[in-house]
Amino acid sequence: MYNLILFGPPGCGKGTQSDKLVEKYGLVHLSTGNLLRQEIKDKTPLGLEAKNFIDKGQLVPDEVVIGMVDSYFDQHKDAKGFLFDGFPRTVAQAKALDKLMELKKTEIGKVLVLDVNEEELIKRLVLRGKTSGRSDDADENIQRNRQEVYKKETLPVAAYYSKSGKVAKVDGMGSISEIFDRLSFHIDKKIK
Ligand code: B4P
Repeated sequence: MYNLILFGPPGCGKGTQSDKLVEKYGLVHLSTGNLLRQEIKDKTPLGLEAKNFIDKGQLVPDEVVIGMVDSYFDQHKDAKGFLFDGFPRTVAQAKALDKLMELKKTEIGKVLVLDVNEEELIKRLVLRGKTSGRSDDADENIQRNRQEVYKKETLPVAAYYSKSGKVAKVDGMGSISEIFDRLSFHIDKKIK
């Protein structure tokens, strides 16, 4: 099993690149953002709780996200690997993922960090907000808050993994296909 984490700030292109990477490498896409949006759409109790946080640009509580990831993992027992997109977003989530990997007798192969400057991130999210209908894209103040939450709560996750020697920083500026080639280069190097 080959597992990959795609990491980076809101709007860096995790979702965009994940769609292409899962197709190329035959991985199961585990996007906590997509799972949470589906729960909101289905109006489940989990979705209703998550909406309160997402609407404000805050993170959904760890226990909610971790439980959701556990059950998604169990639903995909035959996967040849997972691409974790937007997860883990806190050190507590990273520790929970370590436990899950140990339990399933597998490990994280690579952590790819997309590097994009903040003005470009806001520009992309403002543009996405014109068509996405997402409440967290709705205004620039929420987007700026999401960037602050990222720096405070999510950036420490990169430091957590840096000791493992599995982290690679990838330039996330440029065209979608250029960035995809850069990500693929790191994965191919690891798989060979
Ligand atoms: P996510 O769904 O993970 O999404 P995201 O961070 O907003 O965006 P992403 O980085 O995937 O960017 P995209 O490809 O769309 O999170 C949403 C919310 O859910 C979080 O804020 C949080 O509240 C909650 N949540 C999710 N996971 C959680 C967790 N683990 N714990 C707690 N809470 C959690 O790209 C953005 C835009 O840029 C798109 O419009 C795209 O078309 C464009 N774009 C992409 N690449 C480009 C390029 N190279 N050039 C120009 N534009 C580009």
